[in-house]
Amino acid sequence: RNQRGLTIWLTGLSASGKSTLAVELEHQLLRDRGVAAYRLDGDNVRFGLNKDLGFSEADRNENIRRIAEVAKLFADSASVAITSFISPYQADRDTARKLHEVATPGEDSGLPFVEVYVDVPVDVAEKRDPKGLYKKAREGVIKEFTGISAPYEAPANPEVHIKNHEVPVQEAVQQIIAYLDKQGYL
Ligand code: GGZ
Repeated sequence: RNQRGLTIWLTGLSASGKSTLAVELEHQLLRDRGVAAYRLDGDNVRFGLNKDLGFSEADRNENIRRIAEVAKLFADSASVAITSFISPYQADRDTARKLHEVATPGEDSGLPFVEVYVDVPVDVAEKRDPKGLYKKAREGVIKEFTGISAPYEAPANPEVHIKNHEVPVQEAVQQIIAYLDKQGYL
């Protein structure tokens, strides 16, 4: 296999199912393909490296910038980096992509960046509301909540578009793996 890795960038609303998908994708890559994969998510990034950041637009920009840099390091080490963050701004995702794809002098080539839109309508995410955050957002207890009082810019050109309220998790993961296979990334 390609000696270098790649980044799989999941984007979508809170409660869209990004983390569940990321866990299952990591599992399948490791178990079925013997590919080293590593997940970056709120639990291991927002409580450590990015614990100084909140949810203002500027803080989200910086959150995504740092995550993109870390994902690139994993990808550069031949791992498959799987990120699961809302990453609501197209410009931030485009910057993350460019950071990977544009080869810097002295490197052979850029690294693949696979943008995966984990799409569920906001009313479906709001009905799920596993942590009660949408309710708090509606009550104004949480400010600038994505989909309610802060924007989510849907990807214009994602490599993979998953209608995650319509397919079971195994099938969603299959859609991603099928894309990776088609591109010869695995
Ligand atoms: C959106 C928020 C907010 C606000 C706290 N807006 O469902 P969760 O809980 O576990 O996932 C959400 C997570 C979003 O963090 P990200 O680092 O992915 O966001 S971003 O990419 O936009 O920087 C949610 C919780 O944090 N959360 N406040 N105001 N989500």
